[in-house]
Amino acid sequence: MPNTDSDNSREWAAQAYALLKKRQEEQKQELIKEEEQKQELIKEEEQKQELIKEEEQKQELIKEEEQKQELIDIANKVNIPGAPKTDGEPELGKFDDDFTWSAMVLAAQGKKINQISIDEIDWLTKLRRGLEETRKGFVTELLDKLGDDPLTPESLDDLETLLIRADVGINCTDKVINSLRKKLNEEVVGGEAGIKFLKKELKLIIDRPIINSGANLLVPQKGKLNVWLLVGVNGVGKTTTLGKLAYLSSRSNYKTLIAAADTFRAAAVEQLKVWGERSNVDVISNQSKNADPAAVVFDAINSANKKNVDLLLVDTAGRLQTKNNLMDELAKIKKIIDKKVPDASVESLLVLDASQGQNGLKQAKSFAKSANLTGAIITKLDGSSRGGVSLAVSEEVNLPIRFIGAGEGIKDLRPFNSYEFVEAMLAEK
Ligand SMILES: Nc1nc2c(ncn2[C@@H]2O[C@H](COP(=O)(O)OP(=O)(O)OP(=O)(O)O)[C@@H](O)[C@H]2O)c(=O)[nH]1
Ligand SMILES: [Mg+2]
Repeated sequence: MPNTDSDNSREWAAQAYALLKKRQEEQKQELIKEEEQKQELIKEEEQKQELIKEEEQKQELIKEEEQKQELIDIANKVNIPGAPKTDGEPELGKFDDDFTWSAMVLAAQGKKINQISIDEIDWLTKLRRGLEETRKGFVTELLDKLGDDPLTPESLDDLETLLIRADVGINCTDKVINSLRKKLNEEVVGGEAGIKFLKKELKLIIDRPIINSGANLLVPQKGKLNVWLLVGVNGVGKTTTLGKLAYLSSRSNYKTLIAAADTFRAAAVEQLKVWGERSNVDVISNQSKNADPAAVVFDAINSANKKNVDLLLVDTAGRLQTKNNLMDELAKIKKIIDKKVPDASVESLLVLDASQGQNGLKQAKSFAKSANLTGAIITKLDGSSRGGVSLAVSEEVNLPIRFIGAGEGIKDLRPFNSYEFVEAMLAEK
């Protein structure tokens, strides 16, 4: 008798075997597929990494190219043949309006004919041209409005608007208008006399903080180390101004040294080295990434002491560095100076870009609060229509203006002279 059960079970077993084999085969295929997918993913990831790396390299190259370009720009501006000469002796120009005006300004300050230099004429010409934009919306308009007629209360309203528009600031404008109003109540004031009175009033405002400081001019004090810190927000012209100061100082026979304490911007040190070379002044720096600015100042003071330096010029960063606050960083630098050279004469000079107008005034106010400022340097007076901000800084922040810059060349910085400034701002032609 056939063992059907047994037959059945063999068949069943065969079927089971076939099923299992199929399942195993499927699992194997599944595994192979999974492995293939894994390989695919790994490959994709590798390609992604490759692309990221390529992009990073591209960015690195772009950055390098930008830095190279920045250095070339700096070099072009400062010292490379072919670029306009910025530090050669200026040549005597034509006997024109510029010359006549500049000579008159010098004569009015008591200069004798044989004391006048082409340098001074050149500078005054630059200053007057630089303030042209400020002047255009101001004196020209004012004179047009006034004509030769005496001043009236209405013309004072016009003047008020013009002063505010020139970024002179509310306080300063109020002061000047009130004085003029008082004068008008007492006597008839013609257009020309009005301008003359205005110049006198503006000069008084600018001179007040200078007189309060006890020093008409800022010069390094003899027999001790002088440390001048240049501070301000980014791009206002700190490094350029420092370069020009180094030139002025070494040309005036002060032993000068530069501390590159802006360790934030990669090209800052190179930028300073170019200026240093031009003025024959050494630059103390630390090239390592994220070097501590206070440590650079520490090294610079050591070097200054060794070399009997008269003036140490310190370039600082204009923007926030990692998490550190700009003000904390300045405070740390100051602490190092006070600790290492307590007898040093320290100046904290706020650099302000004249073209920023009221914004510059805001910066001055916030820096003055926390950075113990002792003076201001106004830059970019060439071509700005907002030169009036210098008056607002004097009146509202009570800072003596020490130097002014009107151009990118090494000689385009001068000690501030309120008479020349006001004459240039309100020049009639
Ligand atoms: N026209 C004109 N340009 C100026 C003057 N001073 C500086 N500059 C230009 O302003 C730009 C910025 O100058 P920097 O000296 O690098 O400014 P900074 O404050 O050191 O900038 P950061 O270090 O980035 O904070 C440069 O292109 C300078 O050539 C000036 O008096 N007149
Ligand atoms: Mg700088």
